[in-house]
Amino acid sequence: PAPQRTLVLVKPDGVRRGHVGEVLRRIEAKGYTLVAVELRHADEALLAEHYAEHAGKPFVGALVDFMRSGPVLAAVVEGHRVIEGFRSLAGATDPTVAAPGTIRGDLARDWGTKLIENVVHGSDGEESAAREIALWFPAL
Ligand code: YYY
Ligand code: MG
Repeated sequence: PAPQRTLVLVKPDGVRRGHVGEVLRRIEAKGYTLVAVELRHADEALLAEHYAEHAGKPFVGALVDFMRSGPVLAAVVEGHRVIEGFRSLAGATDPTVAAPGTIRGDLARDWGTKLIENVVHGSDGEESAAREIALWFPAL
């Protein structure tokens, strides 16, 4: 079968705090393959598309502002069941309850702000992975 692909982002908090290498290390250590990696500033239009599923939710404005607050590391990662596998490496959305050993459990915390800053994004299914990869890496 064709290997699965997912979109991973190291969010601005992760880049600012120097966790790019650690996130890529965990992906490689797990055995997944990096297909594309790019550091970039995302603009509002890209982020509105990226978070289209959250349009209208109370946190989406703060989320887009946060995602524009610095560069993000965007990566396409490949491997059998990598969508589920990276979500497992990332851990729960809320870093306070994310299990130790996961990226969010080890590298993120709650700062008492309204928005959850949790270091990484990973696509949550095959459809969103295809959509997000086309959005961030249209040449792939
Ligand atoms: O897929 P995942 O990143 O784990 O969570 P989503 O439900 O897709 O939410 C995207 C993003 O939004 C999340 O990583 C943090 C932020 N967020 C928030 O700040 N407050 C919430 N109640 C839900 C999500
Ligand atoms: Mg999500």
